[in-house]
Amino acid sequence: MTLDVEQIRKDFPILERETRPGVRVTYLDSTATSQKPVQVIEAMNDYYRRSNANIHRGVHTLAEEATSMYEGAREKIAKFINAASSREVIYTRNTTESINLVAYAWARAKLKTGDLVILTEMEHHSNLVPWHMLQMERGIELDFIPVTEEGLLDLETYKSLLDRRPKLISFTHMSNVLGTVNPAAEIIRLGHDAGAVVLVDGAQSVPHLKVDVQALDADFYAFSAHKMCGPTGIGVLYGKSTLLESMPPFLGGGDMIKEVKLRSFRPNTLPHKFEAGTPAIAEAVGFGVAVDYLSAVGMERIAAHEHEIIEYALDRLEEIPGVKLFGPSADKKGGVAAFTLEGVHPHDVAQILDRDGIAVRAGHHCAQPLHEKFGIPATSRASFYLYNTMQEVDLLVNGIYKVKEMFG
Ligand code: C6P
Repeated sequence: MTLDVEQIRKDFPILERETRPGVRVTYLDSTATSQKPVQVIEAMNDYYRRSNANIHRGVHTLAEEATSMYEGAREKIAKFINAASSREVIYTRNTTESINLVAYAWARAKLKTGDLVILTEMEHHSNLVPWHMLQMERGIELDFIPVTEEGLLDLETYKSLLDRRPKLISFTHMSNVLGTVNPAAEIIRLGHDAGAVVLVDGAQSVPHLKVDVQALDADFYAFSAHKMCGPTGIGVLYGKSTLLESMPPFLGGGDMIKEVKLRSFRPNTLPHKFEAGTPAIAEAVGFGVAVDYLSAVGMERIAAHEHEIIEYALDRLEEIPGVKLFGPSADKKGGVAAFTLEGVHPHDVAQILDRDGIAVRAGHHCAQPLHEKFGIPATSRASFYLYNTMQEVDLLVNGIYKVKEMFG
């Protein structure tokens, strides 16, 4: 084992939880949201007990302390993704809001009827619907990089789509269903060569891989704290400062302004220009501690651990007659295993597994077009993180055998 998982598990109190008497939870749903280590929980608790105040607004000790904790977390997050400056790290509510911020503030200012936006067939609804909305409003065009049978992006078709000089490419770094880790640097480079701006949905990559936004040369990069050991209610939009500076604000109100007159306003400088109203302060503090936690464990080690688990999980799941797995082989994906079981609805699979405390998700995982592409309405999905063990994979496999027995 690359990680001392037993030691790590001690940091996550919820993993001791019994979901019914004598049945301890086997949490295999970290793609939906990760569990939180005690360090994050306590930091947020401490913040409310000792330092709570509104930020950027008071000169009193508590306000200064809260502001410095909020801004300190931003510094940590900037370092974690290797942003050139913390001015490029905008706090949002989540990945969804980060993508919407680009759609509202960048795209509405820069795109006009007929402009092409390229997405992929494996996108989460959060990276589809904002563009559908813009299509309805502005008449932009959308096209899609196809997904192959194996669950990879068809880059040859991408290259031919680029001949149409798209204005924006927006794609997921890692699929929340197939687990596919897309060749982000290459997709971005090709997009830039064609003159496009590139937005990356990093909801599943930042928690699991070492992400360096400068090495990738991403223009925008979106992610959520809750999938990376942090709290819900806070996420980030990273953007190159030149782009962020060229954009109008997103939401209007307090904090995002320099000056307000009765009939006009001057927006604040970065990053505050995009952060209207009282933000999620305790959540930012928790986010900063989550980043400390992941950094201390080491992102490379986390990725290596997940690789070992998914390799084992795919091998074991493949053995089960009637199980069909979706997505590429372990070397091309993260710790996500979406599958169907012949003759049993994915929801029934998940519900029966739950009786043994095994938490997996079932449904279309907010990627309905991708499921349609594979001709299925839903899958069951097990996903793994730094606190999961090989034994938990065995529990899952035994559980699926039990489901099969029940359904004859
Ligand atoms: N996927 C899943 O179970 P938010 O909800 O804004 O934090 O993240 C949205 C999002 C965007 N892109 C990708 C690739 C995602 O996986 C998600 C969230 C969860 O798969 C909840 S639907």
